[in-house]
Amino acid sequence: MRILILGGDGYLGWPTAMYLSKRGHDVAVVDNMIKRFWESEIGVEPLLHVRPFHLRAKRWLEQTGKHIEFFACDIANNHRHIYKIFEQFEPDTVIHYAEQPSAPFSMIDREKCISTQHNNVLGTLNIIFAIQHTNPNIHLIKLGTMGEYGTPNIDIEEGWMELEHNGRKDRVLFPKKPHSFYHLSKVHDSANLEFVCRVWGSRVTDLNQGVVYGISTDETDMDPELNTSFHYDSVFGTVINRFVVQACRNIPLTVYGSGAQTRGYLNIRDTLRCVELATLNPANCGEFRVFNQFTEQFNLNSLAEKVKDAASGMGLKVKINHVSNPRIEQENHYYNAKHSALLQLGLKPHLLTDDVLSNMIQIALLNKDRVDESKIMPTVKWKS
Ligand code: USQ
Repeated sequence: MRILILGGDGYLGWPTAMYLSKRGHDVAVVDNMIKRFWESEIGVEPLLHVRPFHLRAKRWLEQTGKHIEFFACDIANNHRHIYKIFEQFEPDTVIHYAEQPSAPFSMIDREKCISTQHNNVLGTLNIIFAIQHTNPNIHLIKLGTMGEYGTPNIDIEEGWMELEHNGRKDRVLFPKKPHSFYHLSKVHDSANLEFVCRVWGSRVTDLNQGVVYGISTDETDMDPELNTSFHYDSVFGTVINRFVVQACRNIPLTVYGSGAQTRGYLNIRDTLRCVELATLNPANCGEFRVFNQFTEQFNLNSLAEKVKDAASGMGLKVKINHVSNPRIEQENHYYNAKHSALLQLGLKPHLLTDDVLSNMIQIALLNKDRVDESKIMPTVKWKS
């Protein structure tokens, strides 16, 4: 299959490009390197050294004989260029990761909120039009988020629900109560995507992904030059990744608030497999298909205990600290989200075991001198 990966320089995009390339697909990547710009803007760096894209692609070619083509393009601001790339590469599937991925980043100020929504919502609209312009049959796989639903006091369905109101029934998109301007940008994307499926007959899979953790995949493990961009800072780092790095530096784990907040989580290896399953089993024309992409749910206190136990097993002494919650989010809430569609397609989850955490801790320990401790404590508040 010919697969175009948007945002292929990022934490998930680069491992996905290698994973699909290794499995014999023709893979090309689009990126404008804006994540590297945002990192410089807020003064953070990934834990592992990440080579420039062209050197990673060169090393991948040397290691496997497989070529990953690269297009530098800003999808949010240059629709003509993206049309040209679609015409030239002729993808069957487009996997869209090219979004600003951080909730705290989107809450810094007006400018960051607007650049998040501009980049994410307009970028996705340009992709929708590029597909319509070049080949309406292309299957778009879009990375959404479980955070679109928030934490409602009812069971969360996979995207759609049957609603009965005043004696009449309809199938409607599940109600959204997102946690941040970033999560809101994905809600707007989902609404735009459902619309074009309904009106133009587009084919879209929206992967409502939970919180991803993990430093390595089979492909990144092949060579340190193939590392992916792993963050531990309070803006781009996700919670398990942050706890692992904190444990290595003897910094008390930063549980926000009571720690009863519950979310769905998945290993980065499962992200790759889920995207592959969606690619191999495309949505039908006119279908807006939603999968809830996570494998287990935890609250923060149990996650902190798991990291503490794994670190103790390696001789590290870890404390857990409840810091004042910088976010406005429910701390004690009901959470029961369905996530059966990807399992039915054949996903075999990599669960969060002691071994998985120990392996992450081991890699983080090897790089612990690169940790900037001034970037650990949260500085972005949802409300001043
Ligand atoms: N949290 C802590 N301590 C920390 C960092 C976070 O207690 O040091 C808490 C947060 O308050 C929140 C939970 O951990 O309750 C998850 O926060 P996170 O920063 O790991 O994840 P989040 O901001 O929700 O966003 C991440 C990704 C995003 C993806 C989302 C999936 O950055 O791209 O969409 O996870 S979900 O959370 O299901 O919406």
